[in-house]
Amino acid sequence: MLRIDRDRDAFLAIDVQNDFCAGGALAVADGDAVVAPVNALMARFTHVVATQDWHPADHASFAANHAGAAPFSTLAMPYGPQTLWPTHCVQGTPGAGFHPSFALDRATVILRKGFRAEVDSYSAFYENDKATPTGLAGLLRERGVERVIVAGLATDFCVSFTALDARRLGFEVCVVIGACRAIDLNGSLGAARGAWAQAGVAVVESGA
Ligand code: VGL
Ligand code: ZN
Repeated sequence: MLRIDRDRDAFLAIDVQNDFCAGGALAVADGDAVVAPVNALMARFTHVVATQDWHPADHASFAANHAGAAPFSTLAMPYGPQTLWPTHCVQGTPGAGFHPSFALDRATVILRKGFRAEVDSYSAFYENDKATPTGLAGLLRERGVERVIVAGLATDFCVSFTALDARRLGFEVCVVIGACRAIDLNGSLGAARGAWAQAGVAVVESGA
């Protein structure tokens, strides 16, 4: 049961973009299934943030930008290990666009992330160096938000990093797991759920 306070709660719709959905460059299994429940959730909040993975073509997280590197392999970056992905969500391309059925008009903030070529940004709050803020925490605090409800794509990467950073920043956090779908690379989904339990991230199945 998700009781929503329209003043102090914000809904974060994470990366509901074509490249993470069917036919996309980094399609998440059953990714399109998040669109309907995410849309329904968006209608119930005043503070609705839609995030958009938004990479330059020369982004360091793309396997294609590292000679001989395979997608889904790991590379040591100055800020730690980085999974190398198929080229996805390149700024201005159709793949970076929101899913055509996503209720973007209900978003009151659109936040683009991952726009610096040298560092990835799974989280809506910090880039993967865990030090460079996106500014979202300040925006939410200035609007009086104390709790974030998180859903979208992918459960074990952008949703999880967003939820864990929000906890670290002092927000209450709830993930609506039925409105998320996972990549599940080398056990990443189980690891994410373990980290949520440790950090005090609440999980509900649906927004009902
Ligand atoms: C994501 C991998 C790379 C996500 C974004 O939205 O979860 N995953 N870029
Ligand atoms: Zn990305």
